[in-house]
Amino acid sequence: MSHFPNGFLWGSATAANQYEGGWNEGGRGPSLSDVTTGGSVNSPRMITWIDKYGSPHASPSHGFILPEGASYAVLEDYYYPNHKATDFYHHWKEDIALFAEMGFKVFRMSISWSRLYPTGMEDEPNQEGVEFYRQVFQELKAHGIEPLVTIWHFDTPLYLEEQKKGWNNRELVDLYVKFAKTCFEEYKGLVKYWLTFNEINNTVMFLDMFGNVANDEAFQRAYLQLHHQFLASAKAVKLAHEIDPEYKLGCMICGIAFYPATNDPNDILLNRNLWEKNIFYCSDVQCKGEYPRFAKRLWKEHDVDLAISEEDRKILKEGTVDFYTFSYYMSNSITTHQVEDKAGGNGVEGVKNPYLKYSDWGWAFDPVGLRYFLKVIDDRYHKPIMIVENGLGAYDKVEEDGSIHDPFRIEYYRKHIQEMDKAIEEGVDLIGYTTWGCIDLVSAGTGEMRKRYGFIYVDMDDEGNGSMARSKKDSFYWYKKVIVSNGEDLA
Ligand code: P53
Repeated sequence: MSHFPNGFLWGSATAANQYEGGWNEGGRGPSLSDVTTGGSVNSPRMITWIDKYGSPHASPSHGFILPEGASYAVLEDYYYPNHKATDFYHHWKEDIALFAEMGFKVFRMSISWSRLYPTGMEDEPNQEGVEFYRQVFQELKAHGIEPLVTIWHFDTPLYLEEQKKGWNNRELVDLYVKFAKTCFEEYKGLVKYWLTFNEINNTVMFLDMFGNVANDEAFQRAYLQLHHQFLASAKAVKLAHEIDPEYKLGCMICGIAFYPATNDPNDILLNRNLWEKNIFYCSDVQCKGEYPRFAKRLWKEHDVDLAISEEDRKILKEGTVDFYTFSYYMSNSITTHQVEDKAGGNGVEGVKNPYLKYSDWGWAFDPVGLRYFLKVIDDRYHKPIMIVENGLGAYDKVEEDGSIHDPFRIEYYRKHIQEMDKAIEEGVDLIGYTTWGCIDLVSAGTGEMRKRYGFIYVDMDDEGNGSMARSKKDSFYWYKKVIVSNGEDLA
């Protein structure tokens, strides 16, 4: 007997910048992903720009800051995978029918900010954009699928990045709230579940990863950007509840389970400190409405000054979220000791864990870590929890007859769902599960197509060749069985 409650929300997740495409159609303005090239596990994605003398450049996207007087640019010699992505913009009806065939109860997607507000500065939204999402939500509803909508999934309008310095600027708070207000008003009655910011903790968590050692100025910027996003999130939550008391708002945390690699007390303490910095810092603010006490330690470490006013504290207090959501792909083992066998990959820190296997992109396969993460979060926040991303990026092979056999993906999900089941049995209030990328889409970390997550295959490669035709992998039929049996049949 499995332990999934009746009404458990099974489904899957996507993001506009990685799936939607139509980057310059329907009145949409560009966002940062539209000037970001493809990369791979070994070569970083590049941001393309023109300096004040008109010369073109491409710079690694991680930690990039646009120089004074420069502007972002789409350059001729580069390929930008997010422009077309996997073209939900033109395939939404067909794709939603496939999601319905799998029996989805919930579908997670994001709204592209620059589709509603092309530069972010307009007083009125782009009506064509508003209508695009309306018909999508109506279609989902017609199939009995509940939308779960991310308001910001890494895609601030490019104009705001360039002219306003993005989230470094407090003006972004109210520009975001204007955008969120449009969403809450326009889609009242169509959407119930909202997430304010995707993986909000990445800003600080990934700052000194990937071989980068971030300096104090970088930390000052990151913590300030986060403070602005916390204010924006809290204001949006308060407003949403005023517009419709039925609305449920969630935080969204990149859930990496950190482990000490040894039992050296210094490693145990380092691990605790990393949980505080990487996981609890953001969700404490969003769930409890105030900065945790350990924030002082984090700020002091890098001489950070946020000048938080009484008014700010009030805003944070009044906008706490209703439920907790996170993505989960892997655990990271960390140590204070020098080690030979380093783990590698985007989002990966520390030491190879000898008890775990790793994906082709260096991510640890660790289903037990998911149960561990769930228990920690349940205990700390006492809120309903949804896992809103979980999955395996892998190569797929299309057979002569067009079939795609992906037993490794099925195995990945089976093991994670078994751990969810056990967590629920132990009392965790888990209400939903959306796997990442039910349909193949562009990788956020590497910009690749070949790093595939889908139950549905899309004919599109890393150079932009392909018919965009959709086909079902073996995992499509498997997940359908899982949903129809409410998690009972995992065979
Ligand atoms: P990709 C790093 C580590 C964990 C999650 O990632 C991450 C990242 C950023 O790459 O991001 C989330 O596509 C994110 C999604 C993303 C997904 O994980 O690099 O919310 O947008 O696609 C998977 O394989």
